[in-house]
Amino acid sequence: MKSLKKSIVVILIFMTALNTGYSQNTSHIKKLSDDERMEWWRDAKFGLFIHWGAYSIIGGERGERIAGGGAEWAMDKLDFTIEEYEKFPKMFDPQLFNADDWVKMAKDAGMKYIVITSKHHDGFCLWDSEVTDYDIMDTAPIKRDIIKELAEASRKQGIKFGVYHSIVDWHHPQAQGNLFPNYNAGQKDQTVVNPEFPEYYKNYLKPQVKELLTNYGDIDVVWFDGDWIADYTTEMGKEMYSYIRELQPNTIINNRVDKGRKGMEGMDMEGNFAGDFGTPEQEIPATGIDSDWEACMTMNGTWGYKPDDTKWKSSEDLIQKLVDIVSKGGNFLLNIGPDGFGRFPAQSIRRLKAMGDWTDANGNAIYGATASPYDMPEWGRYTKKDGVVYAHVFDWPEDGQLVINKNIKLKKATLLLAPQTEISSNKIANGTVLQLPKEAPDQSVSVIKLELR
Ligand code: FHN
Repeated sequence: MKSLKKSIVVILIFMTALNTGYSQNTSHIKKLSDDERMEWWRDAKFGLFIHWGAYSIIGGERGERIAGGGAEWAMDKLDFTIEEYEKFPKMFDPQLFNADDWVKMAKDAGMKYIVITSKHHDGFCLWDSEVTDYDIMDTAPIKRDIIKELAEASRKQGIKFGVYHSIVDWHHPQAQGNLFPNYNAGQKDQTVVNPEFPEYYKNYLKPQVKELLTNYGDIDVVWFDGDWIADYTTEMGKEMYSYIRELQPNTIINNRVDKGRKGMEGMDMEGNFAGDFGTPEQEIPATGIDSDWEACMTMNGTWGYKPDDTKWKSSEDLIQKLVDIVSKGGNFLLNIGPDGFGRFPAQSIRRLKAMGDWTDANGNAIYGATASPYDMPEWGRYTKKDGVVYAHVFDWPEDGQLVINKNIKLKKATLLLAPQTEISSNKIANGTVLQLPKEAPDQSVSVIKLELR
């Protein structure tokens, strides 16, 4: 009887090993060139950032409220001790979470990839980690592997999936900037170091990254954050980059894996740092940058859920930001902070819907487009794709007269939404004047297709 039992166990272990997503051996994966590897990302232009975790229960308040943004920093900004904060993961039970619904809302908004916080600075893990019980399966009542469900839903609906992962970890005793009680001392004071951080890096941070890159199938993007502490070195960053590329050769990794971020600007163009794209945060570079970059931004003022944060950007503003970013050669990673029940805020859903309507109609001027080769016009932006220039008009001229760049050798101009009606034009000294219809086709951004001679 024992031998039968034993053989059943062996078979079960073998079956489990087969369906855990990725085997250790990646020799079967075609290693793409950097351009091939980046191609889908460069064409995608628009992704959904999701900040979700135990802080989503707190909503940025504990009697007093966090001033401004940063509800995901509740542990630090609301002065919880580690023990006080640990009660929130034990309450994390978002029964309304539905991965398929989240992915569909992102896809319908015109987003081509999702990046969700696997672990933010508070250290609570949204996947079933083997190296800690401070995770969704061992501590939280929900007992559902969020990373697994979202990865599967993304693949099912044909959009790419990525994880945000924080190097900073306020819960792990070997990662804290300054051992108890100030777990975040290293944030501002670079002289504060934890001599045990190399242990955390080797025995916790890397094994967790390996879990994410081994147990959940293709991870298309790894989005590191928390790179700023002195404990984390550029040597660790470069090693981490190579480590991930060995685990999944075609994964795309941001520049916060190393020390090349340069604050909110997100792009240290001088140094020799690892990472596939720059990460300007809450800002858009004034002009294009001659490398891959992605601007990440909140819809209101906070990454994590914060009901009293009412500084919502309008849908028109968000659409114009998407166009501005694409006209400068970048991607737009737009954030949603779901609440503690697992719901997207209604204000976020309305903005996703508006952006979906616009990208549905005008996406041909966005996806796969490249940066404008012309000076930025006062009335809007240009993008270019397959030899066609697209004029994105933010400010529709009252007199219907729109001057386009003199270097545009125009053959034919039409409204993207009315291709059958040619727009009349005539050359003048400093460009070409288009005679537009009185009414703008779209209240946010109206697109004119400029076919070139
Ligand atoms: O500290 C984090 C913050 O909470 C948020 O995750 C942003 C998103 O990019 N990154 C860090 C601040 O730069």
